[in-house]
Amino acid sequence: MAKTFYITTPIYYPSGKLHIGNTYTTVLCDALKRYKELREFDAYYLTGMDEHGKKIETVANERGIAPIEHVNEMAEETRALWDRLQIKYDDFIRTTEKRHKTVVQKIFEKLLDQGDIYLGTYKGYYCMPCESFYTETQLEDNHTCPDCGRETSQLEEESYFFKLSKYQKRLLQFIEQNPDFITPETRKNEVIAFIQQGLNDLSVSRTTFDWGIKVVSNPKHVVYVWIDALSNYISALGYSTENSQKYERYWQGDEVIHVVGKDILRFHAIYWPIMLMALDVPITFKLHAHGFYMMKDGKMSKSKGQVIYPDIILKRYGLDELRYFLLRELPYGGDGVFTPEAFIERINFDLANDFGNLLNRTVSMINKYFDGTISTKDLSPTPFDENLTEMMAETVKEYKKSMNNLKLAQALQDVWRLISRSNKYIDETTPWVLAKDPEKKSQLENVLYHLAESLRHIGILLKPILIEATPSLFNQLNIRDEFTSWQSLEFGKKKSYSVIKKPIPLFPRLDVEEEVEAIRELILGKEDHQTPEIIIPEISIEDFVKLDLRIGKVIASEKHPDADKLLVSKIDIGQNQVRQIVSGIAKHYDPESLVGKSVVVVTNLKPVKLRGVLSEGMILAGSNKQTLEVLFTKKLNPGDAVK
Ligand code: ME8
Repeated sequence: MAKTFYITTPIYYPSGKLHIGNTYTTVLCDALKRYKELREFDAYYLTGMDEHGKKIETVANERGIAPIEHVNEMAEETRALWDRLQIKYDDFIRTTEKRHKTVVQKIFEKLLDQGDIYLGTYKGYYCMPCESFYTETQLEDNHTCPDCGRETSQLEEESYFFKLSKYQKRLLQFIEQNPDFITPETRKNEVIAFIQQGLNDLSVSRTTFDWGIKVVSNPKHVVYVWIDALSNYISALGYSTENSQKYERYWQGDEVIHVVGKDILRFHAIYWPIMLMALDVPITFKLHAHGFYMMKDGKMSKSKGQVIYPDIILKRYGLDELRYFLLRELPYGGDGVFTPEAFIERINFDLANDFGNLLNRTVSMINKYFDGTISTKDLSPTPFDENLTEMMAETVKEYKKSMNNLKLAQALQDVWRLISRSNKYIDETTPWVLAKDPEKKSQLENVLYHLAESLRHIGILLKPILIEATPSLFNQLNIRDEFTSWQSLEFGKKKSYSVIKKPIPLFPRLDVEEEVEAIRELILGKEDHQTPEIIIPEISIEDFVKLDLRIGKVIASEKHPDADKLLVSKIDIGQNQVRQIVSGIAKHYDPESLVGKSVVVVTNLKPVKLRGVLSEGMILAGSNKQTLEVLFTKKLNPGDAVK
């Protein structure tokens, strides 16, 4: 019987539209589910919505509608988004569903009955956006939240408490005995350090609002939203109900993985296993906490309204482009930055140039030299052939290791090594030279056969990730399903190829400048910014002094011949040097008005061509949504240093 694999995303708050960050986790789980299916596991994928809590009640109130109306709308919107992104989830749990509520109520009563939950008084501080409670000592200055930095409110109320402290030792032991329970390692260490500081009992009910699951034995209390939310991972499987086959099959099955962001590590690595221990439910899951896609002012957040939405990328570029970028760009264990430049470069270099061209060239050559059909030639392999076939086997091994360890960016790098190797193989074997000599016909066919087999390998390994390009690759090479299975990953398995007449490009190449600008306008909603809204790391004074900032005097300026937004200026930067600088200020300044003015210039920027015109520096300007102002100076002379 097939091994089971159960994978979950966090259930997201319907406090705002889902963004690239939530999409990342959801796509990551989708790719892992597809990978396990490729490996013939019985894979089950759960996602959903975390619909209770003060925050959701407040958002609904602000909209002037009932919370249930708000969450119904959001759940529908979210499912539709996942459908557009072709997420292969098997179940979508909503915490307002009866099947979930009854399980949460049972869990709460059981813990209450056995004394793990008790009634007390809660005194402390609450951060609504984080749905978290803090003691005074945990707060930052001005009583702000230690996690998000926003204001907290003081609370004193009757509350139920969960005896986390009672399980502290057992949890530490469990983590020690199961070294791969939490990955990456750094996250595990954070958790251990946190537990070692000592766990306080956790307030697990509220009486100040009622948008939540009522405590059956004391209905003026609603269950704390995290106890409610975490239970979804088993309530969705029918835990403690008559209909518990899925719980037995998947929770108690071979592999269970909760994928979460680093922001909710503690809830999943501490509260959840302790809840399970108290319930006497086996802790079968492994926890993977990934890093964050960042924005300029820190993390992307629905409540701060500082976000990139997936639909815009999906519409303009396509699903595989979005999936590839998200999975490739976030390093294992670290954070990533979503910048328009990086996005377009990944499409152009990785997808269009390296991968797309390999297919294109191979299909074209099979048509050109063999009228579309080739088959294996049992020639004794050349060192190039050997090297390529070894690389195929090696790539499968490495890829498998990376995927099994949830290192998707690494797995993609593994596949791209084979893609590069295959492109290099074309340069080494020079098919166009072989084609000139009729006696080398079988050698030529052998080369193309190796390329087709390599592309078949690449296609299979990319199936979980590029869900539109890989079927196209298989069609273009006319590869039937039996040769797209994991089992068929072996050089020589498919003996012959009949390819389509004209290759269809997998990924069109994009105009970098045009698209970077388009993304800025579309996604970031910022037209005039020279730099994208990204996180700016702290630098040292040594970094700063690397900038050569000087006063320059504009001696001529004119419109760029090909771009409405750009001006091309000649600037005297002292010491008899004149620089040509292209700047995005044409909407705000007439070229003539700049002549004679003194500006601040970055003089040691690497020269670039902007829309075909050389730019040898940068003029500094400040900007906001409404306007842009070049920084002019009055008394200084060309060449004077700016420090
Ligand atoms: O925390 N980069 O829901 P949530 C990468 N309801 N991933 C990101 C991200 C970013 N910038 N921003 C968000 C909740 N995420 C709770 C979960 S589970 C029992 C309850 C992803 O809507 C990441 O997976 O705030 C993060 O953990 C999750 O969205 C938070 O989603």
